[in-house]
Amino acid sequence: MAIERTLSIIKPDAVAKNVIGEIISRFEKAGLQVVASKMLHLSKEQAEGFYAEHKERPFFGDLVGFMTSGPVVVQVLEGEGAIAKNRELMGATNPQEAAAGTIRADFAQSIDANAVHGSDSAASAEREVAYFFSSDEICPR
Ligand code: RTP
Ligand code: MG
Repeated sequence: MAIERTLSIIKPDAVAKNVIGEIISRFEKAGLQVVASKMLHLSKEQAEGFYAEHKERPFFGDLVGFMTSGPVVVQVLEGEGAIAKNRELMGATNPQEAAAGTIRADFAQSIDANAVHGSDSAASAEREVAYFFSSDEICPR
């Protein structure tokens, strides 16, 4: 499988629960490497632009409100099949439906406060990585 990059966000609920390290540890144990990382408190404009694909959805206002409610950690993860591997580690969007042992099953409260974001395709990954990081902020090993 090809080496890929994907964008991960540790959302405000998980930062507030102080489980940043536990979440990153899962990525590392699964063979993904953090090649870029920063902590940000997203502005409304940044959150709206990031989730622009959902702007017509009924939950858009709540999603933007939640994503700007506290700091997040945005990261680029690199590794074999990184996009699908990260989605697998995250589990289903709704933590009630997430498989046991996934990040959302273990750390998320609700479909809104669901601990993590991960790019859902190669095209999204490319857009989302570039949304937060310039090429000189990405440090492959
Ligand atoms: P994400 O983009 O955050 O990684 O999550 P995802 O791919 O699993 O889910 P997506 O469909 O892209 O939705 C983005 C975020 O919007 C919230 N959402 N709420 N109330 C609802 O029906 C609903 N559906 C989605 C979730 O917080 C989801 O992570
Ligand atoms: Mg999504």
